[in-house]
Amino acid sequence: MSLRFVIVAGPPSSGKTSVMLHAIAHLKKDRIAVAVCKIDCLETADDRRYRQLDIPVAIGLSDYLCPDHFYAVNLEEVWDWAIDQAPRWWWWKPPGSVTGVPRPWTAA
Ligand SMILES: Nc1nc2c(ncn2[C@@H]2O[C@H](COP(=O)(O)OP(=O)(O)O)[C@@H](O)[C@H]2O)c(=O)[nH]1
Ligand SMILES: [Mg+2]
Repeated sequence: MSLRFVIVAGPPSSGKTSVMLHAIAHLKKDRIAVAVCKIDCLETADDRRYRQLDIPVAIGLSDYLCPDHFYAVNLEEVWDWAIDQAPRWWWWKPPGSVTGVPRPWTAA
């Protein structure tokens, strides 16, 4: 069992969220389970968009800390949180699927 950890970072409005939403939709079609942790500074509405994809979503707001440092020091917690989602992933079924248990983890 393995977990692939992908960090999507870049300048504001460069298309990160848009790419994520499309990529996640494709992963779900391939029955690959996905969880997203969104890190931002003071606020974000992205969680609502990710939740519409029916995947586990966590939010981290760095507040007065530099967001890059915030995410770096919280990577381990994000990893643990992702692992904790595993029981839910086992039962996750993509819309339209009739049979089969989806793969809970991406390939190593
Ligand atoms: N023209 C164009 N607009 C895009 C593309 N990808 C994203 N956008 C738009 O650019 C804006 C910022 O995208 P977003 O994904 O929110 O960027 P983020 O801030 O990096 O997450 C939004 O209005 C998107 O609809 C693209 O490939 N082409
Ligand atoms: Mg975004």
